[in-house]
Amino acid sequence: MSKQVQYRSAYRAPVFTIDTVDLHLKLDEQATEVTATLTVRRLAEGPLVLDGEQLELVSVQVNGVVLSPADYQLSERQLQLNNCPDVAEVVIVNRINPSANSALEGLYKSGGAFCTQCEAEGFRRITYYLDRPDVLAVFTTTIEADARYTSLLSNGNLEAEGALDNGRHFAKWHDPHPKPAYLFALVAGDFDRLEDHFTTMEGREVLLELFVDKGNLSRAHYAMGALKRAMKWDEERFGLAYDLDRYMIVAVDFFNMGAMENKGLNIFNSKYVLADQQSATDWDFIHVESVIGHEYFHNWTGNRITCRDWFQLSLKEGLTVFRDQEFSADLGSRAVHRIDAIRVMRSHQFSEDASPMAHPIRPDKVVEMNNFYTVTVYNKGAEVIRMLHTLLGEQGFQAGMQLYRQRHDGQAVTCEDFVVAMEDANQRDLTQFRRWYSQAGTPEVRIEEQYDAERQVLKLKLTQQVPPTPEQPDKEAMVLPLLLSAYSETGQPMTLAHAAIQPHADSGSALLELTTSELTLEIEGVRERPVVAWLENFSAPVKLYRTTDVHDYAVLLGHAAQEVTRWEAAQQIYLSALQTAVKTEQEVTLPEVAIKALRQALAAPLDNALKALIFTPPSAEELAEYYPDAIPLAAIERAVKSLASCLAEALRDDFSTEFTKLAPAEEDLSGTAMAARALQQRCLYYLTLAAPTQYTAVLRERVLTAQNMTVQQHALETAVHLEVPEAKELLEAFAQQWQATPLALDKWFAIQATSVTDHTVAEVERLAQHAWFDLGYPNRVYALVASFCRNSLRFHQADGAGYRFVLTIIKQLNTVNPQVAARLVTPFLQWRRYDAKRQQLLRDCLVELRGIEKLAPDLEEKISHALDL
Ligand code: B3K
Ligand code: ZN
Repeated sequence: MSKQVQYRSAYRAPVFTIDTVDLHLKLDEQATEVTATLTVRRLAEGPLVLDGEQLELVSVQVNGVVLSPADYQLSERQLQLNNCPDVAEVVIVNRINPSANSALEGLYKSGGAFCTQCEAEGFRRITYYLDRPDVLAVFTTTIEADARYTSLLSNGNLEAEGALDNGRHFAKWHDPHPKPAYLFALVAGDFDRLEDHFTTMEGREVLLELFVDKGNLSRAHYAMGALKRAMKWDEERFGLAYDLDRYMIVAVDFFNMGAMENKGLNIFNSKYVLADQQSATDWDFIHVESVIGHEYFHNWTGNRITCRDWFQLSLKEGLTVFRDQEFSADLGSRAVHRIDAIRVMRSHQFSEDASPMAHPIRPDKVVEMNNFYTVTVYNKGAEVIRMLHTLLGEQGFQAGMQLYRQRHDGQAVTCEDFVVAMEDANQRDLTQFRRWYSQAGTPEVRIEEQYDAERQVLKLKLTQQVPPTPEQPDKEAMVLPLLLSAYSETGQPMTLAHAAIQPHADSGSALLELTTSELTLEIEGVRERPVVAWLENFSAPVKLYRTTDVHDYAVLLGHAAQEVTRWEAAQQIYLSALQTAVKTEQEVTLPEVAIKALRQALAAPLDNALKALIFTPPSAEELAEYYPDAIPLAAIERAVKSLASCLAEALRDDFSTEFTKLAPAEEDLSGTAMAARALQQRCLYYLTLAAPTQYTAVLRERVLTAQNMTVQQHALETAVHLEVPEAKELLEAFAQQWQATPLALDKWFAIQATSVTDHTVAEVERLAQHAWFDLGYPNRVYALVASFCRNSLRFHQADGAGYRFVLTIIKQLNTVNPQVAARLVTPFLQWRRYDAKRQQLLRDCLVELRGIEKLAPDLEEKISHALDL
């Protein structure tokens, strides 16, 4: 039976709620027995309909009476009791097979441990339940298992533990906070344990525990430090403190996503916990801190105040991403983190907005909820929260947060409730702003500037338009907060005096709110032609089109007060050179003024991490977003490569000077050292491009002797991507060194999958046959196959070999792990954006997939959107 479409508009409050749940699990690899005692209470007329999938029902009792099969209706996805009293105790016994669970949803085995993943709708694979986020119950959980599973963990506080007969033991947990089933968690395994403590601002002593696979303890310390930093930061910036006596994090290898915020018992992909200097890159450390923060911040935004239904997912995800971004920004370089977020939006979210799966941050219809944990819901959702923050200021925003908490603590609410709290706390009408929740698509903003020197008037014409997206042909104007600054041609700050342009205290820029489809302004008293930096800090998630001379961008690159604006100026210089090269099918040339400004930026006293980003031009994927109709792949490939060579040639001596000057110690993990490494690597990349024979020895030495993964990984990647003759030998050496460390070995797979050479596809096919490749291990599948899918130049190789490779993998994953399969199908969905031959090839793949037996709903939903069914 295929899954039904669910509509947001069809939301109905539940017929019954559940006040308490007493779960008893007898863990067994193949046949775990679950007994669930539910206190149910009627809220409206109708039967009690419990969700349940892939369960073997043993018995049902209501108020002590065993039901016979005639008393209930059992289907593939539901258990219906027609005559349930208004208040009743329902006891259900069922069995599940954790070892056979390769979808990693519900209760499954990860290596030697039992663990769970319940969001969004995984709890129904553990027992029959009202598996929806607006049913909040108090959970008591008893876990019984063989004594070799030394740690038996669940949410809340440990109430009892002890030995049982037959070499088994038990633990009983109680979570006093009512919660939806998606936040339930259970873990049983034999781990190494790291302990620490935190005292909250309210004086609560919290025990912090981190559980990792045996032998990995030394790689867990950084994550523990990050957890304490997150707890402190949330108290200081948001006034939010932890609310239980115990906070546990368990790292597991087999996990579909990054991590999960289960109440008091987070379960993490080990990728976001385990990190030491030898095996993790600087970016890995930064991501560990950000994901640890993200899951911790969910304790308030997600757990204490949760979602009424899954269409409201961005209520917790957009807000929590915003919070984790602010955490990283407050602790590290604000500009560097912001640029990272901007790049995610431009390369991934814009492309989702342009695809058949485009959806608003609050979707209107869903078949498989797992398909909606998207860059739109998460990252565009965070941009929407950021715009509110820009419009209301930090103070107003925090006032809104406080009101939201006062009103809704302990409830399951909607995005609308959040917006109303922001409105009420600030006495501000956000009616039009709400369109960000309902309209999909990336708004396009066009700006024309005309300076009249004689009258000293600057004329501005701004227009906005949101392109049509599936089921939304007509769009209305959005509220677009545009941050901007103006400079003279010599880089002196200028003020544009106009009632519509207000100073913006938090950022130091000025704020223009564009709320209509068209706006014209005449600004008087402008003594000279201003160079305007528009959309500073990417203050709205839009595509901006304007014709600006390279000289103006050179001014901004050299003088803008804000670091993000300097980076953006460099990006615009690159973008315009790339677009010209694509159009003319010529090599990229950078005008002298651009080279000069870039050279000065490299030598300027700027943060080294920022400089590294200034010398990272837009990727092929980002460039592709500027070609809405047919993406000129071959021309893009040529242009991107040619820009890199052009920079390498023009700034060779400058890169060499910087490269020699920077000497971060390998064991130094400070922000300054990380920044120095980032810039040094960029230089090394360009230097190798310009003079491969000269720099191969440097790469070789780094791969073979570095004691720091950032250095080692980058050197290997450069050697492989630039095809130096020793690349094979270095790959071999790296593999030898790291074969027993899965997370490091993932890097080895990813480096090969992202290279753009004539033999990339053949290599990737060979790697999929390698003994180290495992379809059941999502991190490895992402490292090889998802990395390859993002390698648009090789995925879309003209002969279709890239498509066929990924198709074969997806077919196998359809039964092994549909969630992972559905992620990999994404690049096929955009088939309409390529030339006729590729369109045919991509479409054939989708049609072939649609025809396979027992197609998972995850894939079916995406494919039918793409084929317009
Ligand atoms: N809330 C989880 C994601 C669950 C994904 C379910 N397929 C992680 C997070 O966003 O924090
Ligand atoms: Zn989240």
